[in-house]
Amino acid sequence: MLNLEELTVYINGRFVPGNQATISVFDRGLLFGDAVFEGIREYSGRVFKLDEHVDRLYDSARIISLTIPLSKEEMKQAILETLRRNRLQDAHMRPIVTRGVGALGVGPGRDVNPTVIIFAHPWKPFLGDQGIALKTAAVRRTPPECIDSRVKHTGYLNNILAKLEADAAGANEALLLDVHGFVTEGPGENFLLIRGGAMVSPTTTNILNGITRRTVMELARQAGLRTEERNLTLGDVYTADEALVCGTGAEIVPVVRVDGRPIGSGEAGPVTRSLMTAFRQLVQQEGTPVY
Ligand code: PXG
Repeated sequence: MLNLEELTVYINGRFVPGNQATISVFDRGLLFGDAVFEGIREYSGRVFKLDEHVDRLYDSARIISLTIPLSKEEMKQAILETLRRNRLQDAHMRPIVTRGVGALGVGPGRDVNPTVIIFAHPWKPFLGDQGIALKTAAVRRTPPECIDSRVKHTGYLNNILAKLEADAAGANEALLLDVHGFVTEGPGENFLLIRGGAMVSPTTTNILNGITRRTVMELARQAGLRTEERNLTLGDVYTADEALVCGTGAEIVPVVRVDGRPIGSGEAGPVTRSLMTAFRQLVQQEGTPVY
């Protein structure tokens, strides 16, 4: 078991031991989920898609009207330094920016002092690389009418409830629909399907525009597939040749069952397998060197 207390954590410009890495109980990140974050991966001493993740973090902050008190360059250096201080080669990083301690009511007031936290720890993809079973969750994804899908904020309660539903049903992961019944994504992964030489994704208005997803779609195009984005129904899913979920923490995972129904052959498909191989090569080849 990972001993979190042995990690060195960045908090507001300081590096502190994990057991002293504390923030105020009055922090708005805790009180209201008033915070944005990223999940980033390091492979063999290189950070994969660092610029893309930092850009998304700053976009998330901008959309929720939160000014991050560091330049993007300073944020990148803080992330890299967190890895170095922990001597990590293969790790997961989690920068989090909250609106800090402000007013105790819903309105943040004028005196806002954002809290910036970065932790990094060793990581193994949490869904493995064998085929997994998904369960459509009763709880729905937050619609873009309520909060823009571009914002990666810490309000994950419905995703957590979806995951609990999947656990209770004996499935490996949940699949969330939007409020109209179209397929969106997993609680921490994007969903893609493959049918007849095309890779199809739900539209980005309804999902997090995942960085792994964009990479997988690019690899699919390089492998000669067409890629498209459109509304997907559960019927599209049940009749797909192959399906997969992908994300920074999950990487690429074949989906072999959805709601108890086999997808395609009911085993990890050939296109997904070759994309997994291509992805593993890519993450070892590119990325920002840490050391
Ligand atoms: N959809 C949702 C809802 C997510 O939370 C993705 C898709 C995949 O996006 P990326 O850009 O990672 O390919 C996510 C990923 C983690 C972690 O520790 C990641 C997420 C959430 C919580 C933890 O990697 N989001």
